[in-house]
Amino acid sequence: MKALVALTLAATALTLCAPASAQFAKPEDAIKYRQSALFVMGQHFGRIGAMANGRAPFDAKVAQDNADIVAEMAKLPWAGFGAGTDKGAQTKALPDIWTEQAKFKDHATKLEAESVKLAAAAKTGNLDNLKTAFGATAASCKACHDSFRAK
Ligand code: ASC
Repeated sequence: MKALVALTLAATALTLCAPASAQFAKPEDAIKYRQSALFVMGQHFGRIGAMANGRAPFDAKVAQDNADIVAEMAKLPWAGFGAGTDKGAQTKALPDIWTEQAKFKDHATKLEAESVKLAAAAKTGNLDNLKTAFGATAASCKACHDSFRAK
């Protein structure tokens, strides 16, 4: 009985102290999670891009709905980049992510901030505002990809 209590306490302590990556059962799941979050974000971002670049007619409501999703999705991928998730499934994530954590985090924070601004711009209903914010957000996607994603 004592052993069981000790074991339970140890397991609980481990769970509480576990790094973020431990929210996933295995590295493969974390990789799949971050790729999925980035994919969904990219789909919604692309719909805004189509309007910003004149490939689709501007619809303020559609822009707003998609920008809100982008801003929400932008929060998610980072939990999937925990320690030990540099391999385990096919990934373009470069090892520098785990050796230059501060720089990687700066990019993540920047994207989150730009996507909040994108959502605010979409709410104005003005296409020029949307174009400007789309450009800034896309630049933050690209900056991180240039440094941390394999070609
Ligand atoms: C997108 C998308 C990205 C970024 C990037 C910007 O629409 O899916 O990854 O924009 O291409 O340069």
